[in-house]
Amino acid sequence: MCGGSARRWKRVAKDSSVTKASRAHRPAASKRREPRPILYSYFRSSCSWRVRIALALKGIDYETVPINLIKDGGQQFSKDFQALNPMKQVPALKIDGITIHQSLAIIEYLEETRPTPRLLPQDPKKRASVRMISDLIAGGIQPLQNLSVLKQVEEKFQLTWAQNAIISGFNALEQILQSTAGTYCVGDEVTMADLCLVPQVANAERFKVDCTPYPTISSINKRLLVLEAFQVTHPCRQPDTPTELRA
Ligand SMILES: N[C@@H](CCC(=O)N[C@@H](CS)C(=O)NCC(=O)O)C(=O)O
Repeated sequence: MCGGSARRWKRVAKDSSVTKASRAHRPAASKRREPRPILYSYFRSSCSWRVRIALALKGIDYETVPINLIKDGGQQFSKDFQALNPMKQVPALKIDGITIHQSLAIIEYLEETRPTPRLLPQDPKKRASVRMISDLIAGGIQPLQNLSVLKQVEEKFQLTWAQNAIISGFNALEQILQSTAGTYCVGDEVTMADLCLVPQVANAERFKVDCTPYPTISSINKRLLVLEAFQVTHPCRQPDTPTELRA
């Protein structure tokens, strides 16, 4: 059944606004007509959103293959998708002849191969702060409230479980940001840490976490959300966003 659903995956052309944004900074690879990277993504997946923002910021033209994490028992469990990512999770990115999973590894690869604009600061101390915040979110918050973990928790406790994971992480993050933040998470440049922050705040909102105790997180999130790369990659504007959730 899941294998069947995989066969129905559709390659979806990227949102026209992303295409427009990409044209301005299209890298040499695209000009040489190399195959467009393919992003296996789910509109609501915060980890996929991190990568979508990186691709948009760096002006990388790509195709989306939606993997519905709910439909057909979860298309991430299909044989075809498991062959791509044995962890059965999105995102996965096919690029330059390889397939990469783990959002931070993908972002770091993009950074190393397409360095402009920079998502990791030049200064090693700031770079460490960016990685620290990214790991805090990607390793210390998101996995605890991920679908596969919530499925192990009795349904009536799932919301509180997710809220507790986010609150505990945000308590730490709010304190850390007070010493690292400028306009954004680390100084005044958009970095990988910001790519992790915005999708995690969206998860917090989805799980009805009260964000008033987190003024630094909230104000950085607000400043980032107005940037084009964050807007065009927003879950409400993806090729697989259901009609009722589109905005
Ligand atoms: N560490 C991975 C985590 C990926 C992950 O948790 N992806 C979620 C969506 S955000 C997923 O595919 N969940 C499917 C499931 O739990 O069955 C990354 O950063 O890419």
